[in-house]
Amino acid sequence: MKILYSQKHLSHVPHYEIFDGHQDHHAEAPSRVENIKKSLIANGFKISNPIKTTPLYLIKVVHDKDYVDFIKNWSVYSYPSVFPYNDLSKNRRLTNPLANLGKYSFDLYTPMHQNVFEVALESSSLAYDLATDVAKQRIKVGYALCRPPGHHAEIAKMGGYCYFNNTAIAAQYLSGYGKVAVLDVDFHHGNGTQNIFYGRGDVLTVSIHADPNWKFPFYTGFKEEIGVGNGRKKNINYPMPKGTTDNQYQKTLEKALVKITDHRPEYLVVALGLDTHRDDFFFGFKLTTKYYTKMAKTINSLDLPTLIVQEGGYNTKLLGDNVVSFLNGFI
Ligand code: SP5
Ligand code: ZN
Repeated sequence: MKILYSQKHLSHVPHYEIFDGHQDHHAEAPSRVENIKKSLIANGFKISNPIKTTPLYLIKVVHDKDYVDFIKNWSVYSYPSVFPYNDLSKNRRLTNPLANLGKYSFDLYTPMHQNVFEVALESSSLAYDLATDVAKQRIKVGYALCRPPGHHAEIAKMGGYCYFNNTAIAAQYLSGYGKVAVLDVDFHHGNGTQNIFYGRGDVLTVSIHADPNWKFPFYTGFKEEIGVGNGRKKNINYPMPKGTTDNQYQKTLEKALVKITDHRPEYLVVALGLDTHRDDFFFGFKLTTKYYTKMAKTINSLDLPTLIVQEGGYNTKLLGDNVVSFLNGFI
């Protein structure tokens, strides 16, 4: 298994998230990735740095061009204050930076700063570099230790700690070589990935996550969202209840894998969140460290070239063990 890591994420340090009008500790901290890296090394996994950088045109296939340029040109530490209240498609081009910040954000958890472009580009490059290896059959399985995460980032909106959708960028690249399935096992609905591929028949998007009537991102992740046009029946959501256990999760995962097999993909991208763990700070599901090996083995039974992309998971002390447990299911 090839694993890519980069220390560039260290310059991404969100100061706090704004919740219910006050400042909360920011969960998406650099220690997350450093802890995972340490455990990987301690468990004998080899880690390398990326050689390639995601081409800007590829990011602009997945994301809106102006959104990408907005991130590229931003220079101060900021949170949005005002969100669009009208239909912007009829609007003139906005020139006020605060107007654009609201236009390109959907929450107050995802601050902008001068290094966001650099770190988000590098994060995506881990997934992109591995995707090139997977596409050209140089490797069967890759794990991209991405930070910041990506699966909440939509075509033209950041949110949920995500700026560029690493999973979607890798899936888009792989779709040039054959049909792709994305399986999102993060605790939260992969709204960004759904949004990006909603009208596409060649990329199946499947997400198992907390019921949006209960948890973030609240507005998507319902089972009625099945895709449109060519993408009809190519988006599948499995909202799960509070307290979901290993056994409940496993039953749903098996159903999801049947749908993935029906799609006949040539490549699989797994959006891996460990925030489903019983002791993660979201305290929503009750999955155990041991179960991640079984989850991974079940996924690996598809026997597909697979790219695993790191998404969420916030109990820094447990992240390393949980990632190692998952990756052990692939070796
Ligand atoms: C990649 C990923 O897992 N993103 C998750 C973003 C979810 N953010 C939710 C923030 C919840 C706000 N904290 C509430 C604390 C109440 N005191
Ligand atoms: Zn998450």
